[in-house]
Amino acid sequence: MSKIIRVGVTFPPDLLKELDKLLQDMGYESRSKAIQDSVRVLVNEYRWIQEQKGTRVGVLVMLYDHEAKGLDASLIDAQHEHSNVIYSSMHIHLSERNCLETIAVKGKAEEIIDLVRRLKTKRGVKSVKLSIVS
Ligand code: NI
Repeated sequence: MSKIIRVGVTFPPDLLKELDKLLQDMGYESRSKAIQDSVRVLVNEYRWIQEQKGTRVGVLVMLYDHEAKGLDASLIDAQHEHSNVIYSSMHIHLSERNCLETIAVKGKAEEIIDLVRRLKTKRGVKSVKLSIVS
């Protein structure tokens, strides 16, 4: 068995609360196991993304906290820089803090993935899902 390494991570309190609720509901024995599982999902998603080649059509669904400092502007900048793969977008003001944005994309897989990466890694972006339809 490979060695286990201990790492420290920080969590926004509401996310940790949700994690602990999930742990209880799902019957996880520890936070570590649940976090390892979610990291595996992230790694698999990354691998799948890396394998995408050629022209792709899809939809990107993004949830973010619009009160995060500078985030709105920075998300718009990223979209302008990738405007060659963006066909249309729809913005929904979900609640006081949450915004949902759907972005229809078509173009080179590498460029779509670049856009996903730019959006996903920003602080305040809660999730970015890319669904490829062809
Ligand atoms: Ni909004």
